[in-house]
Amino acid sequence: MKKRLLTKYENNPVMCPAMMPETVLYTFNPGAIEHNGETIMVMDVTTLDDIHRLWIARSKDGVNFTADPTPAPWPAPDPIHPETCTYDPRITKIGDEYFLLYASDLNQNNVRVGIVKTKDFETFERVSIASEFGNRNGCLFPEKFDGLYCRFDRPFGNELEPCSMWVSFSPDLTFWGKSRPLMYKGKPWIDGFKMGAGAVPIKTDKGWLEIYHTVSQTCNGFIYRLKAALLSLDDPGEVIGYTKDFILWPEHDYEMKGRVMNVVFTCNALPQPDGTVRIYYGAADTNIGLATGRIDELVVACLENQ
Ligand code: BMA
Repeated sequence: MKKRLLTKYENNPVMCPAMMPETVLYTFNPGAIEHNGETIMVMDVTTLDDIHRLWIARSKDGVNFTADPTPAPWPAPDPIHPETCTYDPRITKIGDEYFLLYASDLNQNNVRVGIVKTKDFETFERVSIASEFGNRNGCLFPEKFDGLYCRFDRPFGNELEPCSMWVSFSPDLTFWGKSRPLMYKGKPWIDGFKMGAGAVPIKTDKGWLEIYHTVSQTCNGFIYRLKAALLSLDDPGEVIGYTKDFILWPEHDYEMKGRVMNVVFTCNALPQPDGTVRIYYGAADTNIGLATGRIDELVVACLENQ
């Protein structure tokens, strides 16, 4: 019998609009990381003006979170791209700095990959606007390859090449190139419509473990679900295994009812010392749930399909 690779926390959601210090519409899709003995979530929060802003919540035990009194003190917009809306951050630690790659919107269809950094989650500094228009789901590897930073991104495609995951490289986090598609239509890892990077990849002895979202179309709209893939340790542009089955899907009210129905979406996967992983996932673009699983079981599931 097939078993679940990820188990949802029984007291989900761990964050919802009612837990915020002011009235907001939605809380979802956090980047997450551990820092100074705390779990930090940098969440998408939609305020009453319908704008997504990034807002931090902190926890000592990983399940009870308290949101800061106000949104994160985001750096002033870059003059070449005066963003109005920020969402879906992925947080990568390199040295003593945390880099956040996020969707930087001018308006709904003019999204670019933005990068800011912080050392303490109190102040943030802009690094770059790191793509042209029509790109998001940026997600930075924690290690360089041949001296270059590496990221996933997801350029918006056309009919022939719809939204797929790509890898790109950079010497300085500003100039990006050597871009190539990684996971794309026509291959078993995409379900129907589109896909994009999820979590910052986890290094294992068998490969980089990536947990990502994939989107199916139904007569009632999209369903967002999660799968996992394993990438070569030497070449993050090479898929060496993947889960045929979904590993997380919407099934409870807090995942099925909200701003967008039937969505689970992740921007993080935090490895724990006991070999498990914690995933703080967006649910129905309204709530945040926690799911946990074993890293070795996810890797074995990926290696079943090579
Ligand atoms: C994606 C992004 C996510 C969102 C998801 C479902 O395209 O916009 O922020 O959670 O759609 O609405």
